[in-house]
This record gives sequence, structure tokens and C-alpha cells, in this order.
Amino acid sequence: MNKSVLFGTLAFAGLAAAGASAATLDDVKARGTLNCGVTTGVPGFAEPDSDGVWQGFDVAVCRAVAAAVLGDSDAVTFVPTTGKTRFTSLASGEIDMLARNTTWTFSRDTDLKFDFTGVNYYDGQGFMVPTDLGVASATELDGATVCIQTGTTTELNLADYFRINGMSYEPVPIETGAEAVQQFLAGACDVYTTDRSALAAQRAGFENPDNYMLLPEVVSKEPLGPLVRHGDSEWFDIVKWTLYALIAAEEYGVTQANVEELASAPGDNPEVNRLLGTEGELGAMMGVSNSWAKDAIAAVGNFGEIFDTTIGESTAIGLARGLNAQYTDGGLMYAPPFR
Ligand SMILES: N[C@@H](CCC(=O)N[C@@H](CS)C(=O)NCC(=O)O)C(=O)O
Repeated sequence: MNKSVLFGTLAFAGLAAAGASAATLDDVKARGTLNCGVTTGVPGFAEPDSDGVWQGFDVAVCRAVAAAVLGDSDAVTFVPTTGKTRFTSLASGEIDMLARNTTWTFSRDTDLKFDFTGVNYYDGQGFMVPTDLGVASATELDGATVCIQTGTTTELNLADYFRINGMSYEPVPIETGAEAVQQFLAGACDVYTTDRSALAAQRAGFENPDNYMLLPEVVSKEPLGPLVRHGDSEWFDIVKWTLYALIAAEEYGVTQANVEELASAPGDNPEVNRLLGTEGELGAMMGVSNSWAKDAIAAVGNFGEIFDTTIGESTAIGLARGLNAQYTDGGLMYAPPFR
């Protein structure tokens, strides 16, 4: 074997092993902040506001975990990552978790050695074109130039889709979302392809959104969710159950507005009481305070509240719940039992 390849592999494995010490919870507690990987910026999902404070649907997951573990949703260092840098950032231990529209795939789970802690947005890949391109379907894109972000599933799905449909294309590879938008608006490509949620989010920020349209095809499954390194099941549990706490809170009608009251005057729904720590010892079972879920919900709201205020239909981004509704409303959001 080529020596430099071997050395590179070993160095990476060493780095991954160092990052993957089974003590992320202790590290986070000792440090007093959570290092959470996010994007370099996607409106509604993760972006600093005018005061430089990170806001958004994915940011809320970071803040919920910080609240659950440290009792403080502001105790987060947000680390911007690109499609390319996100996995080395997590493997090396630079970040404790990644919450960044990242698709749960087989090879990321197994070969890259990560654990996806669930899904916070069921998405699929789409295509955006200028309306004056005169195209109504992705099947009409033969020979198109396509703006595409490197290191993403988008890149791979694009190749699959054009191959399946016997079409050719010319990729215009781009590193960040902001640059992709800039290039697309400047006419560097005919088509811009990525997750449909990101297309909608970015289009909402265009000066003339009506001059651009999403084509009807959804060409892939993109279950997006937070992830952690292999090898630390305790930390995996904490991130996973914090996400489920937000989802369960919506199911049981626990909101940012009523959570303190429900916790100080427990009602007669035992599942809600266990979730909020007024019955049982669920927090202690994970090595965090029994008020972990209450603290998370008080800080960021339940899953539905987060969705509605960051990316939902009443926001400029305007995404419908669709597959991301609760299972009780015909969607796929389903938290396992809190017992
Ligand atoms: N879900 C896909 C795509 C993720 C992705 O990178 N999406 C773009 C959409 S704009 C993004 O988040 N860009 C923000 C950035 O570059 O920081 C994946 O996991 O590979």
C-alpha cells in the first residue's frame, strides 16, 4: 500500500479515536459550553441574526441540548461547517455534535462512523430554475449546467438522476450555500439543486423570488438530523432523547408557555410528568438533571413551535409541515415512550 495513503488513514483513525473518547458529556460539563456544528448559514435553519446571535430550526437543537445538559441554552459555541468540513470537524472532536441539514445515509452511519440521533426534517432533493428558462419539469434539463455543493448527497443524487433519465449535465461545484445562491443568481448555472427546504429558504431571501421556481420533482429521500460520533452511547442517548423530548412535548401539548406551570403543578398525565421530571428519574438515567427536558422545552419550545417560528408557513420561508407533522396528524414525527 502507498505509504502516504496508509499514514493518512492511520492519522485520521487516530484523530477519530481521540475525538471519540466515551466522555463527551464530561467534556461538555467541564468546558461549560456545547460545541455545536452548524452550517455557514441557511435562512431559517441556522444563521446569525443582526446581533450576531445564531437562530434557526437546527440551531434550536443545539440550544435544547445545551439546556438539557448545562441548564443554559446560550452555553453553545456555534461552529460553522461546510458540506465538506462537517464530518472531519465531528470526527476530530472539534464539535460535540452536528446539527446541520445532514442526510442520514448508510455510509455516513457505518463507514464514516457516526450515529444519527433521529430526524428533525424529512426532506428530498429538488431543482430551482429561473422562470424564464421555460422549463416545467426536471426531465427537460438535458445538457443543463447545475450549481451543486460539494461533499453532499446532492452531488451523488444528481449523478444518479441524470443517469437514470439518460441525460447529461455540467456540474458547477460550489462550497457554501451563500456562494451557490450568488452563482445561481449571477447566471453561472441554469439550475440550482439541493434539499427542497434549503431551496425554499434561500429563494425567500431573493430580491425577486417570483422570478425563480422549484420544479415539481423530488428526486431523493433526505432524512436530515443531528449526529454524533460512534463510540459514546451515553452522549448519543442524550442528543437523541433531547430531540425526542421536543417532539413528544408537541404531541402532549407541552409548550414554552405552559411548561413551567406543568412542572410546578404536575397534572395527571404520567408521561408528561416523567418527561418534565416531576415523576421518575429519567434525567438521572442519562447523567443529567431530572429537569433536562423541561429546561430544553422552556428554552426553545416544542418541536411544532420551533418549526412554526423558524421555517413554518407563517414565516417568509413558508414550509408546510407535510411529512414533518406528528404521526397523529399523518406525518412521520413519532417519539418513543418516555418511561
Ligand atoms: N442534505 C445534504 C445537503 C446538505 C447541504 O450542505 N446543504 C446546503 C444547502 S444550501 C447547505 O446547508 N449549505 C450551507 C453551507 O454551505 O454552509 C447532505 O447532507 O449532504
